[in-house]
Amino acid sequence: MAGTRTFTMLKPDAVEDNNIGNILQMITDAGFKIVAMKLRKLTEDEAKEFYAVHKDRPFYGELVEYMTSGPIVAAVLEKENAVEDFRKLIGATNPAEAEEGTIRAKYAESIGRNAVHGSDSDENAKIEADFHFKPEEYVA
Ligand code: DAT
Ligand code: MG
Repeated sequence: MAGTRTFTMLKPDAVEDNNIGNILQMITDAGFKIVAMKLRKLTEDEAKEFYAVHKDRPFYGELVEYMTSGPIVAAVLEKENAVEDFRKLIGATNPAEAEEGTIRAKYAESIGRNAVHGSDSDENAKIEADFHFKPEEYVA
C-alpha cells in the first residue's frame, strides 16, 4: 500500500556545502521513497509565496533572500506517517536544539540556514508539493 506524502527542500546551504548526497542518503535510509525530485533555483516571487505564512515575521526578508541565494532540491517523499516521521528526522528548526542524529543537527548552520524544509501537515504537504510539481513529474 502506498504511504502518505510529504514535501521537502534541501535548502541553499545544504546544496552549497555538498550535502545533497548525505541528506538524501539519510532520507532513503529512514524509509522514505522519493516519488518526485528536481534541482533548481527559486525566483524571489516563488520564495515569497512559499513562505507567505511568515510574511509579517522579522526574518521574512532574510528568509526570502537566503532561499533564492542558490539552488535547492525539491522532492516529494512517500512513507507511512510521512509528515510526522519526516519532521522527526529533520529535527528542530534551530539546529542548536535539534536532537542528535537528525538532519539539522548534522548539517544545518543556524536557525536561518537550516539545511532542510519539511511540511508541517498533510494539508500543507499537498499544497507545497503542488506548488513545485506537476502531475506528470511524479514517478509513482
Ligand atoms: P520549520 O522550517 O522548522 O517548519 P518555521 O516554519 O517556523 O520552521 O520557519 C520557516 C523557516 O523560517 C525556518 O526553517 C527558518 C526560518 N526561521 C524561522 N524562525 C527563524 C528565526 N527566529 N530567525 C531566522 N530565521 C527563522
Ligand atoms: Mg514550517
